[in-house]
Amino acid sequence: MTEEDFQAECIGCGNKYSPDKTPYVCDVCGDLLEIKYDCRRIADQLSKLGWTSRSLGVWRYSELLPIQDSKEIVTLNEGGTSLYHCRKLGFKLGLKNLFVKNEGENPTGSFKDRGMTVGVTEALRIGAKAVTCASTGNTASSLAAYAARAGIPCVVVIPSGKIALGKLAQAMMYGAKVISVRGNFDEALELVMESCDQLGFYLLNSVNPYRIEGQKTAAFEICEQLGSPPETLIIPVGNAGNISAYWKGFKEFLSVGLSKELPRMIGIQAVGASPIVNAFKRHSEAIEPVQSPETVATAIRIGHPISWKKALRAIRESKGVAESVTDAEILYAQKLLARDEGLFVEPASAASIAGLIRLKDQGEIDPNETVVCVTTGHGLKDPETAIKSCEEVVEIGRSVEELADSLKVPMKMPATQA
Ligand code: AN7
Repeated sequence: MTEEDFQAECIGCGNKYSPDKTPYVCDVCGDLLEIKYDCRRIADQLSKLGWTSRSLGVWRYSELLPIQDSKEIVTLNEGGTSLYHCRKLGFKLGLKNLFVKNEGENPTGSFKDRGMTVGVTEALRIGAKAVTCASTGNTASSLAAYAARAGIPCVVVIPSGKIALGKLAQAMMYGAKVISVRGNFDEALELVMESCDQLGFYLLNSVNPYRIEGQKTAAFEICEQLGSPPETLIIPVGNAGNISAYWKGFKEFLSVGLSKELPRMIGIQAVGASPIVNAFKRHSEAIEPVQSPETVATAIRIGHPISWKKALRAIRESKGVAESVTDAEILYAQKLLARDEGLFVEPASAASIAGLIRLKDQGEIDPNETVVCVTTGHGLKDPETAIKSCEEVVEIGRSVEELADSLKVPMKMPATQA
């Protein structure tokens, strides 16, 4: 791809930036940036290329990625994750065409790897002396891995005591410098955004438009795996970069002539951290940040999502909805998906399934529509929460009769019945 093929554009004032001078946010109005392509030219290019023989994954779509010199791609073979047809869970919920896009299958166990392969490749291209992010866990573990692969020093800032242990172990093992702040994610992000320029560190939170570019490839993959876009996509929302990325991906696939429809975008937040859902339900143009966000799904324990404007636009443009779910609903959905389909996802990811259950009950989802739920991170990221949610403690000294109930083997619905 050459420089003229894309540029960054402010989503607020429309100011344009050449790829070599792209700040994180607009110099003029401070709003977020978005990478724009000459889609007609790319469509023409794709029609002459044998790109469909490339394997499924982020770099299959290199014509739609903003990397100018593809000689030094920092990759761990991200993307190409499975799309499972969940017949048993679908049967239980009264849905014929329920699919799960399982992003926990990425190399560090979350969707963040799609963004990091592009973001860290760009960091290497511009000669960044270090990379940094604030994180509820997965961004930190993914950045740490890609920085290690690129040979760039990495500093991650996390809310002290509030990230899942698997994620912390990963960031440490990959050799990142881990800084815990006494505060929440929103405060950690503010600190990193204020200090990265001064320190000369390259910022890899999703405010960085290169991250979004990598993440949008999951939408491309879904279109190809299903043969067309789903009617409805349900996705957990925290800092709101991923839902924005998917919507951009679905729109671009249409613009380059590779699909003919657009899905409805449904964003799910936890009740205790739901500023976007609140704004959606109030028909408000802006969010009101949640000061002390709280949820068992620590990945999405975010009160002031940086990409709220892109997310609200995605939901409204696509005629979708935003809904919130309780911690109990999240933990129930996590178990259901594991036990009915063999997919162990982290609590934040199960929010998409919990949201589906709630919206199906409300009559918002039709039994015949094709629904894709995105599960964003692997269950092993947060073993503590999983164990707490499944553990059955038996008191010593109880009689065999008293124990009989605990020892009953749960009945399973055979797959062939569904
Ligand atoms: C499993 O790691 O924000 O709405 O700092 O780890 O794009 O923020 C994680 C977010 C959903 C929400 N599911 O995605 C971080 C971080 C999982 C996540 C989200 C996250 P966005």
